Amino acid sequence: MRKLFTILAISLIAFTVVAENKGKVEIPLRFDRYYTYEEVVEALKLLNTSYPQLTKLDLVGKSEEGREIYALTINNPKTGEALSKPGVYVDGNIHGNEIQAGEVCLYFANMLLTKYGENDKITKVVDKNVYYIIPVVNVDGRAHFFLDAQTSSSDRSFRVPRDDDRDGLVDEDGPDDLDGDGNICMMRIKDPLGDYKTDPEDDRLMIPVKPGEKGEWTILGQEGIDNDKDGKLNEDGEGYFDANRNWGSDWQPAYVQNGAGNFPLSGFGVKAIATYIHQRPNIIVNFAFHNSGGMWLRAPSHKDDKVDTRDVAVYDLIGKNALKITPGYVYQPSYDLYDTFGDTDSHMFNLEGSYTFVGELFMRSQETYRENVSKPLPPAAETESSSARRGGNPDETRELVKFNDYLGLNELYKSWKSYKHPTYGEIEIGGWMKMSSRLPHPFMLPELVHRNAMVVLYAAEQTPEISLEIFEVKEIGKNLHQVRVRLKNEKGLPSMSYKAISSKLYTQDILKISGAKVIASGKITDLRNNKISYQEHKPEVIYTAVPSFGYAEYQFLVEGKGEIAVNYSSRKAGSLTKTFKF
Ligand SMILES: [Ca+2]
Ligand SMILES: [Ca+2]
Ligand SMILES: [Ca+2]
Ligand SMILES: [Ca+2]
Ligand SMILES: [Zn+2]
Repeated sequence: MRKLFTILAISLIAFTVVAENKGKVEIPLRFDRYYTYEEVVEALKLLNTSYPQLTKLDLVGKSEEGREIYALTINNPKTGEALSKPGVYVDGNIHGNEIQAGEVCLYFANMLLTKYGENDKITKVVDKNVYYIIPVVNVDGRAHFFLDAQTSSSDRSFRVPRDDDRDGLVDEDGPDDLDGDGNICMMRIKDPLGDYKTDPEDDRLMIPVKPGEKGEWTILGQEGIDNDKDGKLNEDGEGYFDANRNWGSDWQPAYVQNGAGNFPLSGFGVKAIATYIHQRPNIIVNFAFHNSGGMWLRAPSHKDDKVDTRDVAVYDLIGKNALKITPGYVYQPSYDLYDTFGDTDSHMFNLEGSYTFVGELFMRSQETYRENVSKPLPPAAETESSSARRGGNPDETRELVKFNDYLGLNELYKSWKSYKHPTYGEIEIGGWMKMSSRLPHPFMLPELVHRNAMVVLYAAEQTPEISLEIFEVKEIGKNLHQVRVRLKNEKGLPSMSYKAISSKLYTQDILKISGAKVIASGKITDLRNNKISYQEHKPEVIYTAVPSFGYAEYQFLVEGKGEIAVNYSSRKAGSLTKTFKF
């Protein structure tokens, strides 16, 4: 009896240990599962305490429900102060349901820190730049996506209540998890007049009936009841406040842009992060991760906003390489998807002068169950829905369900089950579950986070690397020297965007000489033919910018003797000083 008791006690301890390990956050971080909001915070704290020399953890702000929004800074102080280096900013999960965006950010941070000093590529980019990483912008959204019953597309909003149907009540009738499985699925009812019938090839699916054909099912919409008894089902759910329609550039009210708040920078997190970014003017490239569809989107975000072709060329350098790093993705201006106002890309590009990409993570077309994945599916025999969208034709839906069966461990699709509904009577509940459709199954997550983080790494490698060279000093008269200086950029991001220069967003880069009196200065427009475009005023200061993979040459005429110092300083590309004695 005692022996049995001991065995029981030991197995109880063993069980407890296993249960605790399941959710344990350790360094290096794991990417074969999704982290809850609390685990993301724990992961950031662990990265910070494990790499105290290289990291700093800042509380950026608190959300509407009081959750903490953290930013992890990665900087090597031995190679300079954070603000003196090009800044690479990465965030994700501004839409609460788009959780793998947070994982990409965490993976990027984890990769930089765990491989620093071991991998030359990583060591070089860590030493060169500073990184600002906010894995979860919509902290309440992420928390509720895990905690509550959801669809794969719900819980995007900041927790700012809104009366969607203008009945004086807010968020009074959202979907309801009738069968208590943690998912908001679909409801259907038997109906000979319905638009759908059971798919003869897979009885879990439905296909549209042909004209004249007898129907079998009517789809009733998302799982739920009429909570406020107004005769409408699920007409006013949580939110809807879209944090990515509330940034400062080209903001528009909600009757123009759905999701907007009452004024620009509405939403605690947006205001806090906009302030955080503005206080770090060295940021030169931004990434904001979302799901889904497999896209790299760049500014501008609506058609009336134009981007200078020279800035497009800079975007193209990163965007076109990104296409090869993430095969299947498309790269396009944001407005090609649809026009938006008040989103991240416009704000960062138009107001802060940094190149900004939105990464739409994951392509559902990767959920294959097919012998030859490079061979596209044959076109559906009958395409009532002319929509080419994946899942819009029956063959694709059948394949997705088989992916659920043979690769997805039945964690993606719920077979229809009967349910007694208070209004509709006998119905069935089933369909795609919360962790499907827009999210890769955890077995696919490691590749997704790596490929997308590598695009950020490539952009980080392309931040400006400026050299300053005094390439000629010549005595041209009594006590008068001609000093020629070259600023050269080895990388693809210019020291300033053309947008920032043309819109006068901030003071341009400055080149100046100290230690002697500058009589004249100007840009060398043709070195071989000795052509200089002299400045009419203030010869001691030259306002400049160093182009992508290019250089700029300047001439100064200086009076005096001794040591001169040539100094270059840039808001986003660092600063340099060279001295010369004559
Ligand atoms: Ca309402
Ligand atoms: Ca349910
Ligand atoms: Ca209702
Ligand atoms: Ca409801
Ligand atoms: Zn999104």
